[in-house]
Amino acid sequence: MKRDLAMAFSRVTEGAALAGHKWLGRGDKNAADGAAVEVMRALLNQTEIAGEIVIGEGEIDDAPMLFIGEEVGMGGDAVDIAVDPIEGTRMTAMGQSNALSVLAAGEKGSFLKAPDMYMEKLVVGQEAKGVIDIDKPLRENLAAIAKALGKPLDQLVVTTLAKPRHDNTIREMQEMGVKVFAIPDGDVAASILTCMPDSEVDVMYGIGGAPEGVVSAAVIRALGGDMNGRLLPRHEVKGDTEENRRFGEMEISRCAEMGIEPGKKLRMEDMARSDNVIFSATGITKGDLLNGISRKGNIATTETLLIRGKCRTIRRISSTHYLDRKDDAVKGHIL
Ligand code: VTB
Repeated sequence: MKRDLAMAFSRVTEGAALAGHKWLGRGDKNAADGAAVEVMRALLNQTEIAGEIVIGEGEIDDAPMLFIGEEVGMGGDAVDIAVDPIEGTRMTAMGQSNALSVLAAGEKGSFLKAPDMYMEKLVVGQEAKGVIDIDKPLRENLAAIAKALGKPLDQLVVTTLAKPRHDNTIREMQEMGVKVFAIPDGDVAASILTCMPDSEVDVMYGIGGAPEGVVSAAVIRALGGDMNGRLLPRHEVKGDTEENRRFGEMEISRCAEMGIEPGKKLRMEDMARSDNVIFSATGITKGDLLNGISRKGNIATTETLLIRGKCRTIRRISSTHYLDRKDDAVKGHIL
């Protein structure tokens, strides 16, 4: 993958973030997502790649744009692309912090093709690489991480999602003396923070989306951190109701078709198979990882985190956009 593609991919997440931001606080998460998807697609189609979406907005039947298997680009290097046009559609619709637009690209075969279901995730930064094992109890993992970091448990910071499914785990961690930051949504940003040199977050643990898990694995690998995951059917996460079990059974058969086993440990290397990835994330709303978009009339400022795994460069790009000068493919969605 040519290194110059990095700049092209940053333009893609900037555009999608601007489109999502137009719907900020309007209570309509589908409209926000739809706009971000359309812009992301238009901009990917202006990029010199022969790209295939491998993590996208779902299967061809239920998502008109950026579906898994869709081909994008003008032609060029063959690349696989994992996208989350808005990581945090609810946050965008409700005007909450931490919403991002995210894209990871790698050579063919770089990413695990996982169905859209839940994934249990355990993520750490560089210094705790190699000491995690999601098959062991959480307590043991946290003790091993604290040891690797050379700090007592009461100095360990774990981020998780504040969801009812985590109530017991949060209590358990607090009883162990660990500091728990329970955020409403957005485990991709929380995972990345474990690897950022200026962040106090040591661990991300919790159950979130599997597509988000694969995107996280790509960037965590690029940054030299570590991650384990495990696919979980809906009824094991959201309660064993008839409806959840129906969904869960469908997810289990999707896994069988795709040759992956739910419940089985996925190492970071199983989910992200190469270091040679480019990762771009643009903040939509303000968060711990990135500034959100600020807009004054038709002038908008974005902040983008652009990471190249090959030589581990982390760039933060602050851009000023004159929205009325953008090309017609995106203008209507961002002005
Ligand atoms: C997960 C998580 C995301 O939404 O997908 C979560 O990975 C959805 O959880 O980061 P619920 O189904 O319980 O609402 C996010 O938090 C935001 O997209």
